[in-house]
Amino acid sequence: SLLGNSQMGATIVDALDTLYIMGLHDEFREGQEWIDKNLDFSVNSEVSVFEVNIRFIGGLLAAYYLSGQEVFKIKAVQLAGKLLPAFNTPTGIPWAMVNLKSGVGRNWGWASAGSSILAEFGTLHMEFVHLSYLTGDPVYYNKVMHIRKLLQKMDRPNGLYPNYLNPRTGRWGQHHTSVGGLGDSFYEYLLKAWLMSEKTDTEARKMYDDAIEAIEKHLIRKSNGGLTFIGEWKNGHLERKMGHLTCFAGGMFALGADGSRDDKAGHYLQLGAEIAHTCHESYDRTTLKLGPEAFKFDGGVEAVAIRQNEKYYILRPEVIETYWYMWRFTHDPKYRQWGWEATQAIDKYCRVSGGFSGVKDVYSSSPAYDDVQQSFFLAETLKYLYLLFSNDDLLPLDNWVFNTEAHPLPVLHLANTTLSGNPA
Ligand code: DMJ
Repeated sequence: SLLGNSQMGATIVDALDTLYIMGLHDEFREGQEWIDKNLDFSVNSEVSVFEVNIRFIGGLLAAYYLSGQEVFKIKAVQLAGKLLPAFNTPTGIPWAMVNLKSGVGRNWGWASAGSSILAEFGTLHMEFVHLSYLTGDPVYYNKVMHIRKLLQKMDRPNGLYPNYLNPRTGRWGQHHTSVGGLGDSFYEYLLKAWLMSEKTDTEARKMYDDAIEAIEKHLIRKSNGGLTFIGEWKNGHLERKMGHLTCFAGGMFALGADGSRDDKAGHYLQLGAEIAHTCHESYDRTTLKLGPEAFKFDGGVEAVAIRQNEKYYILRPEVIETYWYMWRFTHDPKYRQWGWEATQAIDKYCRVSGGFSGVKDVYSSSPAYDDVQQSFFLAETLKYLYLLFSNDDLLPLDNWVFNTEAHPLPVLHLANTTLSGNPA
């Protein structure tokens, strides 16, 4: 349901830049050949606009910037054209899903009041600005700037962005706010839009600062045992639960420290370190030393999953992502130590004959496999681990900004440009 029912080769596309960065050039060329010959978007298939954007467009753009091979740029632009009909809504807030052939869009049945999802329509900016930059066609840029302007005008309960927005009425759905699933990468892209613009997009930075201030006030708490966590806001009530997905925020706070309002760089770096510590505890308090999907801070429980359906690990990257950012900003050796613990646990408990698999219960000593190797395992988890043990001059953060699927895109010198040209 995320990537359609035709042969889209998600793993091949998502893994390309990881192969390139690791110097696996033969495998990279094989991937390129497959994409050249087989990757076809004129299929009758319904896909998630967000997932296709972060994995395919992000993956293809990064492969293009790293290798200079035109085929990746051409495919990225072709695919982006197929996503554009999703924006044909009364408000311009895109549908969650679009049929690549018919262009018909719709939203997830489970989303509050027919809403689109903040983390989905709010995680298109980086890729779409690059598409306009590379093609000279402002259509992509205009779509994402329209979303931003609309969000800017809206009232926010307690300064928080709800996860749900109805694309027909332009009204918020349920007042749920999350820095994990359904919200996460929206905040990440506000910060990264600013970084990607050589820090000229101050509007994005302001939106990020405002959002983070409200999040700190209403969602971030310390547990009785002294662990800093980010809870979820549900209709005026704070749920003391943090998702694995939310753990990316440690890295985000550290990345946003420089340039923060009132020069609170030290504060945000510290907050990043505290989140990294909490998320490491969520790994360390399991049998497999791999983190659960969600963990609680309630009734004597600290950083541990309670419900059976929150005990799985699906090869997610967020905790390692935060270790890597924290490593880059502090060079504290504990982050490499923690990354190495995770590497060993993944190798021991997730490696299977055909690759790597998620596991259903991180508290069981003989967990069942879910029999899925998510494409983000190669795009993100292994890339962040590789970077954690590499020198800082491999993809320096002054020149590269990683999309939410860990695809590096170059900083654009937008100040003197009309959004066309090729920084490579
Ligand atoms: C990835 O596809 C992206 O990082 C996304 O933003 C949310 N999470 C998954 C991996 O866990």
